[in-house]
Amino acid sequence: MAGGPPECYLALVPPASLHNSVTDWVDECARLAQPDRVHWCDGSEEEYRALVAGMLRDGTLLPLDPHKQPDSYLHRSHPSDVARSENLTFICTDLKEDAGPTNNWMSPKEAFEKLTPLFRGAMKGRTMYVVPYLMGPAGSPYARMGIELTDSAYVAASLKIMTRMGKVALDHLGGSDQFVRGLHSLGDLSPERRFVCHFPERRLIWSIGSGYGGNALLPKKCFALRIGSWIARQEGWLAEHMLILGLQDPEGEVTYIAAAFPSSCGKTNLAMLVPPASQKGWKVWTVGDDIAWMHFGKDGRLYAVNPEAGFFAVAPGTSEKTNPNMMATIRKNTIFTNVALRPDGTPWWEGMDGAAPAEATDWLGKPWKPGSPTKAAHPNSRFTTPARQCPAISPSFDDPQGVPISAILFGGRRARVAPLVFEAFDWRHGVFLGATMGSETTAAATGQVGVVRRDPMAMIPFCGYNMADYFAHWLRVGARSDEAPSIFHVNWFQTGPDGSYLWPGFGENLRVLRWILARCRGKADAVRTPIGFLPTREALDLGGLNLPESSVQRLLSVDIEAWTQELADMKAFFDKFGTRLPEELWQEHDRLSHRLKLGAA
Ligand code: SAT
Ligand code: MN
Repeated sequence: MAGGPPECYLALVPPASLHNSVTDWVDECARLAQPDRVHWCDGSEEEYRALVAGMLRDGTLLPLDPHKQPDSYLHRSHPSDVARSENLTFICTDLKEDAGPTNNWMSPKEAFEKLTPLFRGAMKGRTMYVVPYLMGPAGSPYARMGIELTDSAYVAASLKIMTRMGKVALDHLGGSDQFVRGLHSLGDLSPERRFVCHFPERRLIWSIGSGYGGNALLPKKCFALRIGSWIARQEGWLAEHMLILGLQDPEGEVTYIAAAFPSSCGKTNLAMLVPPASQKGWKVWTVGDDIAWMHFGKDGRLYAVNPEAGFFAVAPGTSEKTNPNMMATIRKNTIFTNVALRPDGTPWWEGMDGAAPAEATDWLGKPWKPGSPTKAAHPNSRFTTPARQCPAISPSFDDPQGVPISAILFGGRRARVAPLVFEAFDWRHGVFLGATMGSETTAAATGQVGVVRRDPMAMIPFCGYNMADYFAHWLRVGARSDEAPSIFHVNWFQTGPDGSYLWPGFGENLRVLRWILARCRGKADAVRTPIGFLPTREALDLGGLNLPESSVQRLLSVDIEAWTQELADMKAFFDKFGTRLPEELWQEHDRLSHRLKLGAA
C-alpha cells in the first residue's frame, strides 16, 4: 500500500477465527439490505483516514483549517435528524409489561414486520461497514463485544473515536458467539420511516432512518444503556447514565464519584472540572462523561468502568471558562456535527469564548451574522473526540478492574425545589431520591424544552426494561454489600427571581464535591432535614464567593411547601407502575410525607 491510504480501503474478508454465527448474521443482513460492498473494519488509522477521505469527497464531511484545527471535520446532519428521537425508540420485549410504562413498546413480531421492508434493499449502492467494537477496557472482565452493521461512513468513523474498534474487539471476541448485534441504515432519513428498536431478549438492535448520535451510534445508548441495563439486571450489576470522576485531595488521595444527570445537564463539565485558584491542591481526573458500568468487587465495593473510548458532547456553552479540559481535548482529531463554521475554517458555537464572529455559516450551511434570529450552532450540536486527548484523563481510564466508587450523585436541572446538595439517609432512601429525580427537558431529545419531567436516575430514555423492576434491582444491589457507595442529590441550576443562577457552578462545584467527600469520610457536619442531610453553612466552603445571603438561604434550605407539592407528582409517577413498584419506594414516599408534615409543624 505504498503512497498513502488507498482510494477505497476495503478489507473484504472476515477474519478466519470468527464464530459462524457472526458471519451468518452478517450474510443474512447483507442479503436483506443488499449493499454493493461489505467492508470489515479493522479499526486501523489507515482505514479511518480512508473513511474520512471518502466523506470529504462526497461532502459528508467538510474540512476544517488543517493548522488551527488539525485532522478535524464538520458534518451537517439532515435538518430533521438532530437529536435522539425518543418517540421513535422502542423496546421490543416478548411481553409488553417487561418494557414497562415509561418505554414505547412494540412486539418483536410487529417490529420485524415493520422494519424488514424498510431494510430490504436499503443499502443498495452503498457500502455496509461491519464494525466490531469493544465496550470497556481491553482485557477487562467487564468489557463486552458488539458488532454494528451500518451504511454510514460517518457512523463507522465516529465509532473509531467512541469505542475500541476493529482488531482489538475481534481479538476479545475470539471464537465466541457472545456479542450484541446492531443493524443500522440511514434508510431515506425520513422521520416517517425512522425506528430505533431494541430486542433485549435477543441482544439485538435495529435502527433505521437516522444518522444522528444515540439513534445511530448503537454502542452508546442502545447497547451500553438499554441492552446493557437488561444484561446488568440479569447478572447483578449496574449499567448507568453516569459520569465517573476521580477527586484528588491535597494529600494525593483519589476518591471516585459517579453521577447521573439527564442529557445536556453538565455531566461532561463536571467530569472535567478544573478547580478554581481558591481550591489549592485539589484535582479532578476524568474517567467517563456519560456511561458507567458498575460491578461489585471481591472487597464488597462497587467498581466502575467507562465502556466508551470517546466523548460525544454538547458544543454550545463549551468554552475555556466552562470546560477548559474539553477545549484542549477537541483541538485535533475531532468530528464536529451541526456547529457553525467561521470564515477561517474553525468551528464556532454559542457560548464559546470571545465575541461572536462578524459572519459565519450556520449549522444548516446558511450565512449567519450576530443578531440573526436563529442560532448559528444547533443547540444539540456535538463533537466526537477521543477521551485519551483529555488533559485530565484518569490514569485508571484503561484499568480493567475499574475504579472503586465512594459516592453516587443524582441531579437534575431544577429552577426551584431541590437545594444545592443533600445526602440520602441510607441506600434505600438514596434509591428513592434517584427514582423521583425530576429535571427540565433539554435539546438533547426532540420535543418541548424546559418542562419538568420525572427522570429516574437520568435513565428514563435509556432503561431497557420495566423501570419498576429497575428500582427493585437497585434496591437489591445495595442490600448486597455494606460497602455500597453513599448517595447524594445535587442541583446546580436553582434560579432567583430574575432568572439568573443562584450558584456559580462549573469549577466552584468542587466545593460541593469536597463536602461530599468529607461526608464519605465521616468528617463533615450536616443537618438532618425532612429530605435528607444538608450541609451546615460552616461545613460547605463558601469563602470568597460573595453570594448574597438570600441565595445561600435558598441553596441550603428545604422549601417544605414546594416539597409537599412534589409528593403528589411523585405519587402520580409511581402510580404508573401499579403493583410492580417495589413496596419500599411507597414506604419511602410515606416517610417523606410524614417528615415534611413534622417539618411544617
Ligand atoms: O445522542 S446521544 O444519546 O448520544 C447524546 C445524549 O442524548 O446524551
Ligand atoms: Mn448522555
